[in-house]
Amino acid sequence: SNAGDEDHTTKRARMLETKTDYTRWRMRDEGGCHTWHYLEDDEAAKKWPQTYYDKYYLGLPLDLPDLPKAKTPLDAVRNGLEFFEKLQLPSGHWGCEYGGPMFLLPCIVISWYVTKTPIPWYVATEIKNYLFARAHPEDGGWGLHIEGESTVFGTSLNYTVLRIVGVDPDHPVMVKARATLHKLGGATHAPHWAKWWFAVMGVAEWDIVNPVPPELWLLPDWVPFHPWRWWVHIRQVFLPMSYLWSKGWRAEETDLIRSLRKELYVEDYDKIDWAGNRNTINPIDNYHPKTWLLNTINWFLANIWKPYFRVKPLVERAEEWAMKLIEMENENTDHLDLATVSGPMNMVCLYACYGPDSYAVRRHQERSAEFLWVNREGMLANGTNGVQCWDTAFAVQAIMDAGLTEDPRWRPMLLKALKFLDDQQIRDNVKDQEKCYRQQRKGAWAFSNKDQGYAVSDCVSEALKAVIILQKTPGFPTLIDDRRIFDAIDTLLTYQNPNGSCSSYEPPRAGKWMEMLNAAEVFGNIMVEYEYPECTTAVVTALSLFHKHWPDYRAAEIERFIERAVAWIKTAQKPHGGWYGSWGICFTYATMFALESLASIGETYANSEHARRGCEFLISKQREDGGWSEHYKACETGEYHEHPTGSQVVMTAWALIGLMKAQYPHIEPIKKGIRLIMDRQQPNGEWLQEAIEGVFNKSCMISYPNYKFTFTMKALGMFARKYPDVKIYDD
Ligand code: LAN
Repeated sequence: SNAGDEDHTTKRARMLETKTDYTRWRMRDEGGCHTWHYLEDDEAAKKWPQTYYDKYYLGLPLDLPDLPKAKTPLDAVRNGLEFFEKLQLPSGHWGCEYGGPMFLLPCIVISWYVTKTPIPWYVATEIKNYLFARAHPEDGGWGLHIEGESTVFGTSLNYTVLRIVGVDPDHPVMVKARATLHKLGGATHAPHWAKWWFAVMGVAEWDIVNPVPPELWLLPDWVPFHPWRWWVHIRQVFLPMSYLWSKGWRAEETDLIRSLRKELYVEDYDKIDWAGNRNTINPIDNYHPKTWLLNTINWFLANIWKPYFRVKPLVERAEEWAMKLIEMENENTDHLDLATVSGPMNMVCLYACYGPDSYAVRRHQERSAEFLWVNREGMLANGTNGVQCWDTAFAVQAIMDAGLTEDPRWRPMLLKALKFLDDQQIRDNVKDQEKCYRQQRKGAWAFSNKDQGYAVSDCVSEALKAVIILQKTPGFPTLIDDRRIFDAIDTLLTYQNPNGSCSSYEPPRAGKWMEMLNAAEVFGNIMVEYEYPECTTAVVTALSLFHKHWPDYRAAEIERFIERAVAWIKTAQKPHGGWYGSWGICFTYATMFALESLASIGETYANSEHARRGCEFLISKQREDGGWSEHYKACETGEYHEHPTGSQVVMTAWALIGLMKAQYPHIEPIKKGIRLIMDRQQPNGEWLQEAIEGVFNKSCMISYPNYKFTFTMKALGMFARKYPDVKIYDD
């Protein structure tokens, strides 16, 4: 069947085109699930015309008329909404590309390849185009994320993707990328996750992969380093990794695989010392070097335990239990899975276990489409299956802050948003919650949608705020009754940590020392849940709002929660006055949330030392032109960095929102920032994409394209309400 495979590969290569016809792409939104479709058939294309949002995502001209130039901030909000309204999807939310990380597309495409999932020519073509467009302009490699410098991780994996979709190794782009890869040491210098994928694919030997023992899942739950205690993303990645490592599974060998064994390495494949290169890594990739403790454990596991003490009955039980956990995740998410790394990995496990025709594999293949996106450059992978609930919550709040929720002009849009949030509230806990180590989630909202169904403290909070605001606005129906609001509150109240703070998906289940076992090398702070100012502040503002409207429900607990959370927020303030952000860049982002939460309990510039220092921090970073421009380096280093390209609208909006929430008393700096945002608005009401906005695990950046609408409009709207008579332009 090798010959058959080769045919398949060459056929694919022949089908790779220069470009697809962008007028044939459509994005389908079915109840908050996104899939892209290419309509090859003219009749079908005619029956399903392109919408504004299709064209906008694809970078096609919208041909919208110019709006009357905004003279006031409120006009600017209205113009922004005119544009943003056109992007609202049928189910009531806003979609967007959610790219940035450059290791996600490889997870999907390699998982397709090793499970022999056919890749249609239009998908292959646009994946190629995206990666070509994103190759580093100087050295032709790829980094950890779109704005980063070339790494072995990014370059070796994306080179492999290009080969899988059919690009010839002699193509100039490939020659250049390969030269960079070789200069960086070749694939032997890749971090753990890449080595794992290469071993699965059969373009590396398993000996080069540091041990990933599934036996850890058999430990009793009280063991302080049991994987159930790890951060949800890491345990969900460790799970399939451990399964295939244990099996030593590898894909069927093909010509492409044989060829990649030559292309990816500096050395002769047959002469590589696989075990000896287990810890080889290029310093560029090595953001979080492994600790002496982990190195010792790895050495022991690889050299003593695996060859001499790994016993078969235990191996089998561990593999069985790991598979059972994967299946529970499948059931809980209908094979979507937590995110774009664990999903593809799980699919390979299911293929290895049940074969190509199993329902689980086919359902995974189907659902992998929900992680893909098409933009003007081509096809990319999103970090999750979307940003649906999160962006919708902020859009509603922006309109509220502008005082426009009662304006009938925007009611249809807001009503659709409310219906979406109503539909997306998670109504039940997962089956066997304890058994699969899940957190209570009844009444919660996920970051993306209910299919994915993972509650996050701040996603619940922001969505709940949006729902309360709308349902308390005259003219809006009560779609979510009190009982369901209380469900959300009950879940939210489970999120507080002993020191008062909140984390992301779950309260921490192990100490920070666990970071000593971080084996991924390319990320920081991944092993356990940490305390996050953004998450803590979001919960505080949500609880404060709820408490105002329902002063009797669990009142004492809520008051106590808020008090302790705020006390923690104060301790998290840095000496310079700002707060470190873990999910947006960086001090500007978290300082906005912190000031907002202080304001929600009545602490502002006039009466709070903390609010005052927060404001002074922001003011000290304002640029000559009135804007702010923090650079992602701040996330990596923990110190404020300026963006070399100057002020950014999103960053400026964050800073202004923080200042206004804190009632910063001087209007001039705020006015200047507002003017910058207004000056950057386009005649059709939109703002253009600027530098990347988000981050995770300290080192990897991720895009939040809707922030340039939601936060700009929020800042403008707040200004308009606060200073209704102040003119921005004198005429
Ligand atoms: C996200 C996206 C949303 C984000 C916020 C809600 C903004 C944040 O306040 C809490 C954390 C959360 C939910 C978050 C966690 C980590 C995610 C899921 C991501 C940044 C999107 C992609 C990232 C995920 C870990 C990517 C896969 C990489 C691994 C290391 C497994």
